[in-house]
Amino acid sequence: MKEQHTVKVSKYLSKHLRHEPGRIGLTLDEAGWVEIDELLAAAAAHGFRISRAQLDRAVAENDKQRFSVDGTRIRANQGHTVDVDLGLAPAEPPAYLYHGTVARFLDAIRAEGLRPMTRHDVHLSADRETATRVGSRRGRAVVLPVDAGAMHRDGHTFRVSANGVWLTPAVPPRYLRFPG
Ligand code: HQG
Repeated sequence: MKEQHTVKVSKYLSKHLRHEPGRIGLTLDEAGWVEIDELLAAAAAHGFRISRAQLDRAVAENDKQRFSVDGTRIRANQGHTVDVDLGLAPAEPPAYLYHGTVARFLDAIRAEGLRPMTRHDVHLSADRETATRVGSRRGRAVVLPVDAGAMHRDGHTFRVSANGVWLTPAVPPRYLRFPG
């Protein structure tokens, strides 16, 4: 029960720290941060009461470490659809990264590569297991290896979020390995 509530809090935080802060009257700063007191007050005013202890637990026990707390402020580590600049420095990726998707998107991905869709960047995982979990949200996962080393040599920029997700603006089809 406790764990279920922590997941509910995490989903509520994701929704308002990544996608719809305005829904509860919040404004994120340009780097995505908001004062924790303001967030808790806004949530309570909109019918979702979260104590500071519950928030701390949702941050600390989060399976993907989706949030960072910095003193009195909190932000989502990645996955935003609202316009924020996380201020992450470019980083050198490992030779291969992995993207988890499903078969129904493959024709489009073969034609145009990976696009960020509604998010800021394409999300890539450092290992196949994580990519499999990402793809499984939508059905039977298909994992596409990405030749990140070649992309990096060719001048594509990579960043890594505080929770270890690799981010890049787009992946052209020639850097992807397709099944079959
Ligand atoms: C697909 C979750 C057609 C792409 C996860 C994906 C991740 C295309 C979907 C994080 C395409 C976008 C991100 C193209 C990409 N044509 N479809 N050209 N290019 N796609 O949710 O990577 O739990 O925005 O394959 O675990 O699935 O929220 O991206 O299926 O880490 O923290 O378009 O979100 O993390 O979907 O997931 P998403 P994603 P959280």
